[in-house]
Amino acid sequence: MIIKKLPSLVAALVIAQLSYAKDYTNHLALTHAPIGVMGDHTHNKGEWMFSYRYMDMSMDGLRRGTNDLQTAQALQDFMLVPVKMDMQMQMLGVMYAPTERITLMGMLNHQKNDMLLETRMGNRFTTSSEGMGDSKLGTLISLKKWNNNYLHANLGISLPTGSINVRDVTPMGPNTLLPYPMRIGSGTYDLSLGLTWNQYHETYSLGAQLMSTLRTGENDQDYRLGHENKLNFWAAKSLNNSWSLSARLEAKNRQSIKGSDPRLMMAANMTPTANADFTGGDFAHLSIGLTHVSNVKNWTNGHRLAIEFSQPVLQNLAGTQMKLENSFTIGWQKAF
Ligand SMILES: [Cu+2]
Repeated sequence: MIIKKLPSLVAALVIAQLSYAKDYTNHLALTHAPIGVMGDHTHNKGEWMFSYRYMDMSMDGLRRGTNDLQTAQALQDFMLVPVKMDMQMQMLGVMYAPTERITLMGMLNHQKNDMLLETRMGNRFTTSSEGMGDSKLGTLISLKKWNNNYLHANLGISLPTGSINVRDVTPMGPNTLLPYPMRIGSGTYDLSLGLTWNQYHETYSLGAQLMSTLRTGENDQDYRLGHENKLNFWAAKSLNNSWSLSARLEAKNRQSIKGSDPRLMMAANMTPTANADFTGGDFAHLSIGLTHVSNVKNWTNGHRLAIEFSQPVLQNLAGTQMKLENSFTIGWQKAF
């Protein structure tokens, strides 16, 4: 229903933008959210922004529901279990505001996954996958401003440019199809719908973002990833004109995969990573970030550098899954 109404909603907002003007008085280190948040800010008409982000996520050990599981325990139920995993993602983004109300976004990413596994026999081996991930296009629409509050809508689509057919050498064979957590793409067109609120003050800023990712249809291997809902709250405090410190709380629900890849049918009983039912969960993460902006007198010449560390405070996983240890994001942003 919402999807059918989108074109007319967008059209109405395009018309409404004629009477809208932003009035940011400063572009200090405070006017962007912590680097781990996407689509947090809009731009002034005619402004471009380029960004690069590097994200590293470490997973260590297993968990079933909210209970940690030793490798040996898990090997009573499975022939093969993951021990550790590392995901490295590089994201290249561009933003452009054709009007005061509309900011367009595009993002390409590259992903590398490494997993260490252990067999019931006690042998360990690693698998890796690497490639271009799903590409994203988005529109941010300024909805409302009042006093120092700004509200915008996030509309996005993710294109299935990432592979769901990653393979590597394993003890099972020289060209084994890798299971769900090692795959780079979703294989489907995914829609994202969100709402972002920012409040800017002289020495601090607050923000919140609600974001849903909806998968459409199923991919050519008869499954789709689970829908996601994510809620973020953040606060940033300036230390001086060019540095700010931030704290962020993220709550996320991810549904499990719907359908299953028929090629993993045999493997699903042998290893938890091949079981489509073991992919959802509820998560809460706490993050601490630091942002630096150079040359604050003239924002358009300013480079923004930011880093953010995240730690899980809650993980309730569907079935047996790897558990998140921590993650960090480093980013560079520059507007023109
Ligand atoms: Cu931007």
